[in-house]
Amino acid sequence: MFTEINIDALVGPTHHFGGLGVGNLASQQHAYRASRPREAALQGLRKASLIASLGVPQYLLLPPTRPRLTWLQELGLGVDSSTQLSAALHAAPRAFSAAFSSAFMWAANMATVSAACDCRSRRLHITPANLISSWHRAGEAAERASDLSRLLGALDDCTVHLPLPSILPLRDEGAANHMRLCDATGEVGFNVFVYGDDAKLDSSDWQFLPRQTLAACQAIARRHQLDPQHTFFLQQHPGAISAGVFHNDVICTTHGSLLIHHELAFLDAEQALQRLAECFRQATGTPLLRIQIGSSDLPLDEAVRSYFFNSQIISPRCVRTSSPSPRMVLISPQQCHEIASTRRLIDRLVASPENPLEAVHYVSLEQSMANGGGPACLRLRVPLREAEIGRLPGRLRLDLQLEERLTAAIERWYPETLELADLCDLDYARELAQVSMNLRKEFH
Ligand code: SUG
Repeated sequence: MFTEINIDALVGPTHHFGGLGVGNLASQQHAYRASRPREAALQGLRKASLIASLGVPQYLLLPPTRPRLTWLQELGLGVDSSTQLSAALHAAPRAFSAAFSSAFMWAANMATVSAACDCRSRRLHITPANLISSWHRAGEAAERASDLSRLLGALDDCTVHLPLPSILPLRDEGAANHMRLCDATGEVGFNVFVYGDDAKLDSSDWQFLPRQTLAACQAIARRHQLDPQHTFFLQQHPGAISAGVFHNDVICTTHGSLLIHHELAFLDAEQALQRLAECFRQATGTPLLRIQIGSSDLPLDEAVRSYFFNSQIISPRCVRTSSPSPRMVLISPQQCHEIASTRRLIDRLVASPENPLEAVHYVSLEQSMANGGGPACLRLRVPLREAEIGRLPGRLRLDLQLEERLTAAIERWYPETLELADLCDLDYARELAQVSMNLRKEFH
């Protein structure tokens, strides 16, 4: 029996709006606005605590240190004084923002994870994403590879691979473009990879560069030794990418045997989806529950604005109440409650006896959402057996006590507001770097 643990990544003290998200409309719209790092971190922490309170094993990763001043130096920018940092901001604003980025908070981009039972070697396989599509994210790969090894390295049967080579044809953004469907025990799994059209590379329109390639998906499937009969590759609809769907998890989601997607999620995928449903039924003896949402119920632009498909779906395991837990619960962004089409859609899904969704919690993640990150972007799922969960280091497993301690640290150390120009003050930049170091010292 497999249980999915969730790993969220704590927002860093330099969280800001750099406008760097490729094809990410929210990030572009909020570029250079003042951010609220303290609120951002508390919002993410509260979301993770809600998941923990519903009985899902919830872990946290701490922020890597920012700024990466050596990276700015590698680009020929001076970093020895506030004057030099100001000059760097003016000469190379993207590089400057990237050096301070807190984009590591979107844990769904950290890696692609394959459950041990899906792999020929019967080991858990993890490929940290190379994230080479954007200025600010490529540096995360090595940092998160070492964080994942620290957390999961205690397991005997786990392979953390190197990220794929950093070349354009192997662009990889991790679990945001990978989905697992499985039977009720989690022992029979199917892996679905989603990629963008590489022909885009020939066009001059880099604003909507597809971030995941077929070659990257195939390489991961090979190195994880996935069963080809249980592995599917679907192409993202180019129209969706240019409407702001920069990752598959902005337009499609899965949990257990449930697959929910927009009708414009994929290009010419009907046959493959029917084959998937048929293989799933044969292998598990149960039907794949596929819910396709039409544009008439949810126009594409409202799907992107609300981030409905980025709702988390979990199977709660409430231990402290005598009433039965709902089978599945949606954790949806507050925006889904505010936008009429998504509120109606969720009400309808939750009321219908034809699917396992029985409740919804709306969460406020306004700071992450303004950079294009919803509830599901903030977590990485890892399917493990109960005994393996017992072997993970407990220090970063979220419970009420850890939540309280982290809340106090965030309230004490994180800036309330931040603008990019504030970061030109070298002493302040060093102080913020020290915050991440202190967190690691105190909580690791
Ligand atoms: O890569 N935003 C992230 C959002 C990632 C969302 N993750 C998933 N969908 N799984 C991105 O575009 C914005 C940063 C800035 O502009 O400062 C940013 O990187």
